Amino acid sequence: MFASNSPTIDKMVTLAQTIADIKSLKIQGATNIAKAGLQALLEIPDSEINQAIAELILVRPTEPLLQNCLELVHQRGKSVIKLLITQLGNIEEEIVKNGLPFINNGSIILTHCHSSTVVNLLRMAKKKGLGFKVYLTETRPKMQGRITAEELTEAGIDSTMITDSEAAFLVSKEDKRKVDLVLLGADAVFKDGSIFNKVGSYGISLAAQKAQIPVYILATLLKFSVKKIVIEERKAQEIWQDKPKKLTIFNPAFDKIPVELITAYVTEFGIIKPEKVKSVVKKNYPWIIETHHDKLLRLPANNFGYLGTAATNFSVATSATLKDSQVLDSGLKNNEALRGKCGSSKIVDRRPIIGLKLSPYKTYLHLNEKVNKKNHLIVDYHL
Ligand code: RUB
Repeated sequence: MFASNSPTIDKMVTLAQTIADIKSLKIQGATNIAKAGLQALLEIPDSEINQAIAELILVRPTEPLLQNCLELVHQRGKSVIKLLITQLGNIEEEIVKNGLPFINNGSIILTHCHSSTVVNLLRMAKKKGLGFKVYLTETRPKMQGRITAEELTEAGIDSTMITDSEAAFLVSKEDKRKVDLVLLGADAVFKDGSIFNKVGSYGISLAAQKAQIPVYILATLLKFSVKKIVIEERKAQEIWQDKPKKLTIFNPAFDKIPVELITAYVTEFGIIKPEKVKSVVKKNYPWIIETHHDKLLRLPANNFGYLGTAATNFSVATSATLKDSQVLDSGLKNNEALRGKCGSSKIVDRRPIIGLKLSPYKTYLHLNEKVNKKNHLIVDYHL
């Protein structure tokens, strides 16, 4: 498609490939996504960095680690990228060190999906000579549990796969296997101490609480988000390729583990009670709280429609590339809906724009209409 003799084009292809791989889940897990995003940015020339950030920032809307890293690159420039990649590695080492005391000889552990952080802890426990057993869910629909299975068996860890539907029974008191602890990663960490993680995490945590089994969340607090995040809904085809036409499929990527189901966080700052998360973030990563992310709107994976807010003025940030007053097509696909909802919008190049304003990586469309709650954009107030 592109001539390969242009270095810039090659680099944009690398970025496009990274974005495609993140979308398809070939690259998955919050940490891997953030690292891959940063790695792709390394290749981008300075003059195109903000456009690249715009393209990356909303690729998976439930990934504040990637977004926080991109925010830093945006604020401090390209020189911070290598530091961040190294820092993510150091953070993982700290989390592993802090998590080790939770694993004993003979421990029976349940994990879900594929969290590189959990896998790294288990690898280290094995290296230290501990003998323990891991149950892991296959993780429908995309089977990320197989990645966990491959990595754990390669490390020589005694591993057993279960279907997702078996997980609650496995942790219940009814089952003779007696799971000792649940170890999960996180995609997003919130100020009330709750998290988003792979769908299924909520059910496992509920069952664990009922059976009085601890649930530990292994996560860097760089996953903290002050924004409201709408859980990404993925394609029906991931669940059933040739589904009956009239069948509706609901396929959320993540669910929420409420604070009361979390025993503790294992972080780069040690073991933290969920209620303390916000104060630890405030002390160590104040910029995450100060960035006012809540003004940023995120487009869900399907990019169609609008999520309502009573605000008469709100802003829309798209990952679209802007040239003068045109929004190109990458961020806002459902222009018909936008046009329909915004009586006073001005259509520029068949795309409606009011009060177009550019900031380096956020594109704001100022709309003056109330929006329809049934639809799907996350909209935050523009102050
Ligand atoms: C992966 C998932 C992982 C977290 C944490 O979901 O939920 O538990 O991302 O991963 P998906 P890590 O496969 O949909 O990306 O500990 O590697 O950051």
